[in-house]
Parts: sequence; C-alpha cells; structure tokens
Amino acid sequence: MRFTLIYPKWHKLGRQTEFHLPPHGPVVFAAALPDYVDVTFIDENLEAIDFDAATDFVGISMMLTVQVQRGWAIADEYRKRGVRVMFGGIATMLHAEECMAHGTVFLGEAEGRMEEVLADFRKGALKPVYNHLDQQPDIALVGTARRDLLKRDLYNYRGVQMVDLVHASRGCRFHCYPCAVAYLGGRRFRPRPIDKAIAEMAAIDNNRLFIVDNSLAQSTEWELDLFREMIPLKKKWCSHPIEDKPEVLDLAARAGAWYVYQAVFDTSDYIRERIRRYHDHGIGVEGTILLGLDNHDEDFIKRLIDFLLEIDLDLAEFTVLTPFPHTRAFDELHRQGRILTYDWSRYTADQVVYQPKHMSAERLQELLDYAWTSFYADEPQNMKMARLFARVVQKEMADHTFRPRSRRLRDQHFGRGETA
Ligand code: B12
Ligand code: SF4
Repeated sequence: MRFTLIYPKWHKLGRQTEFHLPPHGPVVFAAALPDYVDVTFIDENLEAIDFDAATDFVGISMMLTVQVQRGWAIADEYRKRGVRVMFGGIATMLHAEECMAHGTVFLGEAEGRMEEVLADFRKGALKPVYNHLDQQPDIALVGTARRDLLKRDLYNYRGVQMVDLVHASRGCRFHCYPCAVAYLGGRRFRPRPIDKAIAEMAAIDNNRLFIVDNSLAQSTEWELDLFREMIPLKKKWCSHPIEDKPEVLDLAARAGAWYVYQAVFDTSDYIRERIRRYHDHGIGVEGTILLGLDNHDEDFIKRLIDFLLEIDLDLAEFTVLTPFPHTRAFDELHRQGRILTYDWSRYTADQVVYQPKHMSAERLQELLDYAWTSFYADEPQNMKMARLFARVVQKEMADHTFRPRSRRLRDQHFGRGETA
C-alpha cells in the first residue's frame, strides 16, 4: 500500500532566525504502521507536494493550530482526485470537529491502532472518526521513529546539521494555563522503558539531540535513571526544563545537557537562581517568554526584558499569549468574550488574537516587537546562537565526539565503518 504522509507548511515566528527542525510526530506515527505500508514523507516546509504522484492513501500530520488550514486545503486537493485522506497529530486532536469536514480523523496516539484503520481502509469502510483520546496505548509499544523517511540533507542551518528529535516519555503531571498537554496526553506521566529510549538514542547517527518530552521535571528517580544511562552515549542534547535539584542538574550535565528551553515568567529571585544553577552546571538557557498574561502591564513587560538581560539568558524567544483550543487560557478568554478572532492562520503565537487586560491588542503587539529588539540590541540573535553553538563544540571537543562537517559528509556517503 502506497501511503503519502504530509506535514503541512506553517509560518515560523516572524522575528526568530528561520530554521527547520525535523518533524517528530510524523516519523513516530510512521513507526506504528505495519510493514506492508510503503510510506513517502513530505515536509511541505521544505519541499513541494506533487498532488498527482501515485498514492493509495494520504495521511496529514499536524502539530500546530497554525497548520490546520493548510492541512485542510491539501486534503481537499487529494479528495478532488478521489484519494482518501486521514488526519492525525496534535492539532488534529485540538481541531477534531473542523477536520472532519475534510477527511477521516484519527484522535490519540497511533501505536497499536493502525491495523484496524488500515483494515477498514482496505474494505472501503473507513470510519469518519477513530477516537482513542481516552485510551492511551501501552507506552512500551512506542517504536523507534522512522528517521529513514526524512531527507536529512534538507535539515541543516548554514551547513550545520540540525539536532535529531527523540522522546523518552509522554504525558505531563502539570496543567499550566496556556498549555493543551493535559488534554492531549493526559496528566499521567508515562515514561518509555528506559532501555528502549536509550537504544533509540544510541542508534541515531547524530551526536546532537533534542529530547522533546514535556518538562523532564516529572520524577526525580526517572530523570536520574535516564541521565545515568545516557552518560555512555556521549550525546549532546537540548530539552524542555530539567528539575531544579543539584543531583539532577549534575547528572544531566554529565549526560550531555547542552541547553534547555525554560519559561521565564517573572523577575523573581527564584527565576534568577534557577537560571544561575543551569549556568553553574554548564547548561545553556533559551528563555521562552510569554507576554500578555493578565498580570502583565506595560511596566511589567519592560522590567521583565531588563531582567532577562541581567540574568544573561543565552537566547530568548518571545511570544504573546495565544488561546489555543483545549487550554485553560482558551476557556477563560472565550467565556469572557475576549477572543478577537478565530482565524487559526493568525494563531502563530506572535500575533495578538485576544484582548489583553491592561492594554490594547495593538500595544501588546508593539511591546512584543520591543521585547525582541531590546533583548537582541547589543548582541544580535545570530551572534548569540553562535555562542550557544560554540558551547556544544567545546563539550564535544572535550570528550572527543566532535565531527567536523567534512567528516560527517564522508561518513554519510561511505558509511562510518569504512572511514574509521
Ligand atoms: C516538541 C514540541 C515543539 C518543538 C517542535 C519540534 C518539531 N520539529 O517537532 C518546538 C520546540 C520547536 C516547538 C515550538 C512551539 N510549540 Co510546541 N510542542 C512540542 C511538544 C512538547 C511535543 C510534540 C511532539 O513531538 N510530541 C511527540 C509525538 C510523537 O507525538 P504526536 O505528534 O502527538 O504524534 C503521535 C500522534 O499524534 C499520532 N500522529 C501524529 N501524526 C499523525 C498523522 C496521522 C495521519 C495519524 C493517523 C496519526 C498521527 O502518532 C504519533 C504517535 O502516537 C508539544 C506538546 C505535546 N506533548 O504534544 C508542544 C506543542 C505542540 N507546542 C505548542 C506550542 C504553543 C509551541 C510554540 C507556539 C511555543 C512558543 N511559545 O513558541 C512553538 C511554535 C512557534 C512557531 N510558530 O514557530 C502547543 C501547540 C499549540 C497549538 N495548538 O498550535 C503544544 C501542544 C504544547 C502546548 N503548549 O500546548 N514545539
Ligand atoms: S507547559 Fe510544560 S509543564 Fe506545563 S502543562 Fe504544559 S507540558 Fe506540562
């Protein structure tokens, strides 16, 4: 069966240096397909779709709200040609009803569920919806992502290969105001068997990884076990937050922690110390800064930017509060009649789509711009990125894992064994 799997294109944050990470959801999904399915993957951010190429079945994988309209347009093109289409992925779950007008909808995690769907497809009896949102599969069923489907040469920034994505757990025990994860993955933390996650990491032909799990700060014991097993791999990696305990940070650093994405939401000593402790362990910090919460007035935002410079964040990514469906933010702002548009193409996280409490939407938009400009005024974004990159090269030099580009290209063409 020829299966075309598509990841619709979407707009990156306007002020952020543009780069394309390899998608993760689609290749993890592909690992859940039976062997008889012959998958072709197209990341529309980097290559055009040939709608007339022969295929039996099309899958559209959507992660972000800002992808859905394009996803629906792609589905409609295929349906005009008589090809059946199925949607899946995070944004499908968040926009399930709307997706139903454009194809079959699969909700939930794919492991162990695809035989049933494909059997229905072959019988010509595909259902409109497969809803497994409330029954998560056994986490041990998660297979090694089909990274072989990615056209690796496309994922580089100025010749430097992008990190490879991997996950060691699902779910999150927290339920933060702007986040949909509680709805998507449930609030139960579900670690993968550590040996499977480690084997997957070890097999990736890239020394640099992005561990995409939600906050790693879910269980101290699990973090320590995971990091201990990662030490011999000598990989270097970025991730979402790591728990703020000396023994955890110490082991994370020894396991190759390169930098973390850490939300910075106020100017407290707690945050100052949190960032300092990462830095003390040689771990960089990219702050993710959400502007426009109900306690943010103009003065607060300006003080926050000064604070970010003071605590010496390595990078900062500024966005505005966006009421994504199935979040507490959406429920509250919708109930209060403060959502200004439901045009999902504007839910980029850098366009104000709701009425802020202490200022006009236009003013918040200006302050977002102010934040990017002020933070990067003395040292531009690409310089800060270069410094963060130098950090990983230093770590690799220290443990002799640094592979210059020429060496990597040679390895890719002739295989590692033959050149060793
Ligand atoms: C990793 C991640 C990122 C990475 C993405 C890297 C990449 N290339 O993938 C980075 C850090 C870049 C990122 C950025 C952002 N992210 Co993000 N991110 C995530 C995160 C933590 C994990 C996604 C993931 O890979 N999951 C693991 C995979 C395996 O799961 P999956 O995709 O669900 O796939 C499974 C099923 O869905 C199914 N499936 C998948 N595809 C298909 C296809 C078919 C046909 C079928 C049948 C099934 C199927 O099979 C898979 C296996 O079971 C999620 C939260 C979460 N836990 O879901 C947020 C999340 C997706 N991000 C979110 C947000 C808000 C953002 C940002 C806006 C944050 C910010 N402040 O900047 C930015 C985007 C900015 C922009 N416009 O450019 C929101 C989504 C918001 C929305 N509705 O649009 C989420 C849900 C978190 C939240 N806060 O609620 N993110
Ligand atoms: S923001 Fe992070 S920690 Fe909070 S609920 Fe979402 S995934 Fe969990």
